[in-house]
Amino acid sequence: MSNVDEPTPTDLAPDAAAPPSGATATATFGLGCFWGPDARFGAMEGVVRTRVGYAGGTTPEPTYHNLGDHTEVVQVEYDPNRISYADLLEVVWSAHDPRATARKPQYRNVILTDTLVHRQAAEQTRQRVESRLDGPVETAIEDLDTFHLAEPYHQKYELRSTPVLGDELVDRYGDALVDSTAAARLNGFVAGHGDAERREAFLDAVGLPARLRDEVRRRI
Ligand code: MHO
Repeated sequence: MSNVDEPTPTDLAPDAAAPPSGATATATFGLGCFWGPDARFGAMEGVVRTRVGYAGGTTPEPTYHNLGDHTEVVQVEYDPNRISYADLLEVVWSAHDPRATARKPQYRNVILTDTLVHRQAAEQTRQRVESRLDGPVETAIEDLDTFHLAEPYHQKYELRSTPVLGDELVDRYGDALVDSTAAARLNGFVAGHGDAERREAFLDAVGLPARLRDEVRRRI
């Protein structure tokens, strides 16, 4: 049931706003359980959407319970006029321990690239990290083959598990929640990412009903 006094979330800015002026680019990273990186990247300005999924392995049609040799990854779609691949890589290196080896392929640290330019940029950052640490870096850099979208219940997990707000957004967006820019930001904010000033500006501009805005603040 929609209430005429309240905008529905699919009317929320920036979903309702014009898409990025130029083409978007994608970046794919495995950094342990994908719930965390989904939120971290989703909070970043210039990120248009985030999707979690499985990649890096060979098992056909992986699912969470039949993952085979794949890794949990987040795929970040971004506007290269507003944020660079280098900015994303910086977050990658600060968000994991490059010396760590994963208990299982599911959680390995990997940068999956889809262009030669990205591949080279990633290799350069790894070399820098290697010389800073003065030792081997375990984080892999590989070509992205296929990205397999994960089940809806894994998308925007932090947001889905936020009382009131999560249920309401899931009700209204359904499976389309995965592609919402507004949901990506909110997912990041409820997980504690993004600075307070930007977050407040976003909450003012996005058009969330006040009681839902209060739930975001309560969670922070
Ligand atoms: N330790 C997490 C892993 C979930 S993640 C999607 C859990 O609560 O099961 O791999």
